[in-house]
Amino acid sequence: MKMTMRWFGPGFDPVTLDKIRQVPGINGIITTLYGKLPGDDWEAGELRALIKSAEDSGLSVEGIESVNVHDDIKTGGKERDKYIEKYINTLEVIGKEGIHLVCYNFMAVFDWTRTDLAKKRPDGATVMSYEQSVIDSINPANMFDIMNSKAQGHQLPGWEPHRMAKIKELFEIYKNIDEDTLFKNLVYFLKAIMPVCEQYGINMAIHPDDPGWSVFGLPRIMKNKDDILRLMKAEDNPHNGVTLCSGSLGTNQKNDIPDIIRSLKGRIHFAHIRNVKHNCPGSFEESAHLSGDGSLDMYEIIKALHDIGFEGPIRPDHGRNIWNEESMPGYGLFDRAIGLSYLCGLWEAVNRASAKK
Ligand code: DNO
Repeated sequence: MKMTMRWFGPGFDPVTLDKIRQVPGINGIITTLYGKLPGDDWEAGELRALIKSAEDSGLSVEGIESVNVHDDIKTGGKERDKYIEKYINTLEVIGKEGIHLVCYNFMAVFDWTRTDLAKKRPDGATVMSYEQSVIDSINPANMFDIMNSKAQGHQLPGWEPHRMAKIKELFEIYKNIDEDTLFKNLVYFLKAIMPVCEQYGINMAIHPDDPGWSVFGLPRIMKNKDDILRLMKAEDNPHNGVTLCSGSLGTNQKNDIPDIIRSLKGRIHFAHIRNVKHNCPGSFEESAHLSGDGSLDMYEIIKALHDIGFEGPIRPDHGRNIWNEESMPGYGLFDRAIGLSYLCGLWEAVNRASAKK
């Protein structure tokens, strides 16, 4: 595996590249051209400048998270072929710069959803959390304002204002899109982009739904093992793969993550690893990465990745906010660096144990 951290770009991410560089075990970063809307053209020069700023800090760009998918592609709208063409052009720009991983999602309207971005824990740390009862009590059209008011002035990944400005319109567009239609549209998209992925050796890695069930009645098609395997089969090409996000899949207690990992040998191109603590059904919080702090067995997750020969980029995912750090919710340096060291430790232990066998 290649250990990475997500970086939100110059002038935007309070965590600087020189700080990331000092985290032991780090190989590179995962980033994107922030500010690009789905369907915008990507210029080679802009991407090259981003890669250069990473390289100047001694880090490589190991993957793009995300190239967001236009709603016309997700809904099969009038201009879907035009936006697929634009997506192909973007992949071409990425491929020509020698980047081989693209993370994306196919979630309707909202990317990941939380109801509290700073839930205080007994030790004073704050974490992001989710309460189904809160979701059930609010009007989805107000969700962006709620998230925004809690984001403490930071723009959240997945909650970009341009997506949310037209939230009512989006709900209208998705009104007639059921899970089967969304799934078919995803397969149509993948079939169209596979040739360019093959040409440049780009691995597409779909991010699971978060949480792993329908929110506000919207269709969800990447919730569990069956959903993921269905997609792998529908477009049975090694470039059609998955971002194994333990925190997203872990929202659903029925998901056996080590088993999901073992069923996806060769198709996991990227891993987001974090823990999640279940409080009661429909209520969870993003704990520290350590097994003992949450509900997931992190050792077994890392062992499963090691057992299937996973060699791709991996990153610690959302961390707690600790030591009064000024940061984007979930993406401070301190707790992600602690999580990263822990994941490196687990990997080393699993690696040594397997070498002795
Ligand atoms: C949350 C992230 C997601 C992820 C997208 C991929 O912090 O894991 O926003 O980047 O779903 O497109």
